[in-house]
Order: sequence, then C-alpha cells, then structure tokens
Amino acid sequence: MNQRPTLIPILGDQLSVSLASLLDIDRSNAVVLLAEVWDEATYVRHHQAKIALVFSAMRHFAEELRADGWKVDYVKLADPANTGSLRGEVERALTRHNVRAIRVTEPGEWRLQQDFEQWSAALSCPVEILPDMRFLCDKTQFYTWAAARRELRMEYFYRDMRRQTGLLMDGDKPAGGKWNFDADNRSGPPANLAVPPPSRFAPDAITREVLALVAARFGNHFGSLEGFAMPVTRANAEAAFADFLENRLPTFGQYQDAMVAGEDFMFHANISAAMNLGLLDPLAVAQAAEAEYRAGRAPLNAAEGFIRQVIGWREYIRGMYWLDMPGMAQANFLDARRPLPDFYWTAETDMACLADCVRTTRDNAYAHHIQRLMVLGNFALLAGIEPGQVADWFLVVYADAYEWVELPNVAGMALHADGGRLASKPYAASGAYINRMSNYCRGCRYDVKQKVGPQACPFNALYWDFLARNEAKLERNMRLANPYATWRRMDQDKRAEYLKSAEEFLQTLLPAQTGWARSTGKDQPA
Ligand code: DLZ
Ligand code: SF4
Repeated sequence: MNQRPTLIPILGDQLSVSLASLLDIDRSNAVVLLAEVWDEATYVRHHQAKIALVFSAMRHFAEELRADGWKVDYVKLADPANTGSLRGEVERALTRHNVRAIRVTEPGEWRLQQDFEQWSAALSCPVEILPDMRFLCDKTQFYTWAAARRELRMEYFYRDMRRQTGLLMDGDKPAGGKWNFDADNRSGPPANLAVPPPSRFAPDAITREVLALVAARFGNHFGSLEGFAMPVTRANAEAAFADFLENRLPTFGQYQDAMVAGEDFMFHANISAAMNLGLLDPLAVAQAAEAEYRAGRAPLNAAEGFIRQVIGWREYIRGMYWLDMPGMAQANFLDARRPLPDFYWTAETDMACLADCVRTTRDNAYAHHIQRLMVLGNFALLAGIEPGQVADWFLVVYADAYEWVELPNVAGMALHADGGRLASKPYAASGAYINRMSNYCRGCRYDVKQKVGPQACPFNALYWDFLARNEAKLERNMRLANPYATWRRMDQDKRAEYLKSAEEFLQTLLPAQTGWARSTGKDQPA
C-alpha cells in the first residue's frame, strides 16, 4: 500500500475547517502546510495590522487543525530555510514529507491561480485544484448567470441568490413584499447619536509574538499596530458577530450610510476581515441575521440590507472578478492618469472628511463602505486618479482586502474604470452628499456651501470638472441626464469658474512618494 502522504497547502485566507481540500481525505495520510512568506506580505506592502491579522489567524488555525487530529507543518517567516514564496515552500515540503500528490483549494487571486496551474509541471507532482466551496455561487454558476444576460446588475443576481438560499423568502415572494429596502437605509447622523463600542480582543501570547515580528520586519509598511484588537480565531469572530447581532443590527440599516468623525465603526458588523479569512461562514451569518428579523429583534430593512451585502454584493463581486480578469486590472475607461495624492498615506489634508477616513484606515485597517466609496473613492474618481494606483492603495490598507473583492469594488464601483459593466453610473458626488451623510463639514476649513474659490469645498468644483472632462464618454448615460442638463444650462462664466477652481485645487495635490504600495526593491527579507 502506498503510504506517501498528500500535501494540502492552505493559504492565509483559507482558514476554514470545511475547506474543500480538507474534506473526504484520510487525515492519517495527509500533511497540511501553512507558510508565512515574504512574497505574500510584500507583493503589495500590506498594512502592518493586516499582516499581523493574517499571521496570527494562520497560527491559531494551525493549532485548531492539530487539535482536530491533522498533521500540520507550519513554516514561520523567520525560519532560516524559508524561501519567501508559496511555491518555494510547497517545493521544500514535497521532499520533507516525501509527498505523493498535492491537493489545494483554488486561491482568491488571479495571479496565484496562474501559479497553481503551473505547479504540476514545475514541481513534477500531481496537483488537484478544488473549487472554493465557501462561496454560495461557484464560478461556473456565475458564468452561466452572466452568459444569459446583457446587463450584469447585482440586483437581479441577488434575487436569484435569495431564491436559491431561501433567505428572507415567504414562499416564492420576498419577505415584506420587496426585494430591497435601501430607501429606508439612508439617514444622516443625528446629533449625539449613541454608537455601541466595537468588539475588541486582547492579544494572546501567539498574537503578541506576531505583533513583535511584524513591528520588526514590516515596521516600515503603512498603518499602525497600536491597540491591535482584531478577532484572530473562529471563537473571537463568532463573539464579534454575536455582539453585532445584539447591539448593532437593529440600527444598522437606518445609519448604514452615515459617517461621524471619530466613530470608526458606527453600526457596521466589521466582520469582513474575519469572513474573508475563512473564520466565519457567509451562509451562517446571513441565516443568523434573518433569525433576528423573524424573532422581531431587528427590522426588515436592517436584516435585508445586511443579507444583501453578504449573499448579493459579495458573491456578485467575486463572480465579476473571475469573469473579467485579467482585463479588469488594466481597465481605465475614463483615461484617468493623475498620480495618487500623498494624503492617502499621510492623512495630511485640510479636507476634514478625507483626513478622518485616512486616519481610521491607518489606525484600524478599516473604514466603512460609505467612507471607502463616497469619500476616498469619490475623490479619486473626481480627481481622475489612475485606477491601478487607487487599487493598489485599497489592497494595501484594508484588512479585509484581497484582490477578488478589492479590484471590482475599486475599478468597477468606485472609479467607473470598467465603463459601467458593474454599476450603471459613476458614483460621483459633490460636497452636499458628504454634508448630508456626515458631520465632517462642521469641522472643516472649507465651506461646503461655497461653490468656487479658495474657501469652497473642493468636491464642488471637482464634481463639475469631472462631468465636463468626461462629457464625451458619459453624456449618453441616462442616469446622468439631469446633471448634464444643469451643466449645459449654466452660463459660460460660471462654468469657467468651476473649471478654474478645480484646476487650481488639483495643482496643489502632492503626488505620493513612491514605494508605499509596491516595494521599491530596497526592502529585503531580513
Ligand atoms: C495576505 C497574506 C499575507 C500577508 N501573508 C500570507 C502568507 O504569509 N502566507 C499565505 O499563505 N497567505 C498570506 N496572505 C494571503 C494571500 O495573499 C492570499 O491567499 C492571496 O492573496 C489569495 O487571496
Ligand atoms: Fe469634505 Fe468638503 Fe465637507 Fe470639507 S467641506 S468635510 S472637504 S465635503
């Protein structure tokens, strides 16, 4: 009988016991490989807290698997023999364990998928690549859905997912008679809004060791490790989610789009980092949110809004990523060429909204969806920042960001770089939107009511400059008919003033110093 084992490499964001590669296999004849590698931490220079999260969660997951009877080979970053790459570590493990075959779950990123497909030939070993069953809609199902449609809108995909999962369905009808309750989810923040404190998890010995490692080896990356309190185990993540269900879900819907300076988490679940690592199961969290609604503890608009993000948007985004890669990474429909401004790294800008959004990003490796889309993304769209630089930034700075989720959100949703495949119109907004949804403008040196000139909120002139600059590409978009009609009705002098104001502001932007997102080559594995 052949007793040579199967090697099961598991990536840092595949930390689920129900992973396809762990199912239906004889544990006594398998070795699980987890490897901390320089390449994955630096192919973009991830936020320090994101690296700490991934390494700590990997180390805790290894313990969980061992306790469950698996043989686990864990390669630490500081191992002197560590080659620094995933393929290198798989290759070393093949000899170490006299491996018969490799069994792996498909990765979340296109660049690794390309690499995995070459492993068999390059390593002279049979390789089985299994689908990632942690998603509710597998790639083939999504491609079939997409092939049958001219327009690939999330809303219709979401309805199919509701029917498929039975979530919030009363028979074949959506609960409450409507699929989408977003109209109830757009309140701005009232003064003195009481927001529950976020869940925090004190670092244990494993996490403390990782924090020291990251400070020593990646201390020159963006972001702060101070007060690190993220969930790093399945039990932590479940506790954080239970706290959301009890204390935030009932109000989540109403204030989903609201922003308050210094309130970094508002009523959001803040479970995306844990979910994307594999610590939480999407279907289970969606079912738990429905149970809160059915028990009368959460209103339908809140439960529906939350469930839509998990089974609708998240799955749709992942499907679109695989459908449109590798082209999606190059898309630049609006021909945006401006370099990323330095304040995305330093938070040094007089624009109070942007400064607060970059600050929470640096402190928490987190910002909520409206901060990302309507402040940070909106500014990049209006100012015409090059999509690749914006995408790199988002991939670096957020603990929940892997390319499958980050790139479609940035290129498609925020920057309209895909020409409208994902969103039917660019999410462009002037200062009035930010003022309605936040308390930022009160603390800003700019005046949101002024339209042009040095005191005016820069978003106002940038908004018209964006529409004017892209008129040939966007004027036929029905959803922009009103703004274009307003623009054309404006007298020449007013239009010229807007364009001049925008140009004067854009001239003041300091481009980012190189090397924050992608290594300049000076960083070496120490
Ligand atoms: C993000 C990340 C980091 C920082 N480090 C590692 C690592 O050392 N080893 C590993 O297996 N995975 C890591 N990851 C997660 C991978 O980058 C992720 O699996 C791919 O980007 C695919 O989503
Ligand atoms: Fe942002 Fe403009 Fe408001 Fe200042 S005035 S916080 S720049 S929207």
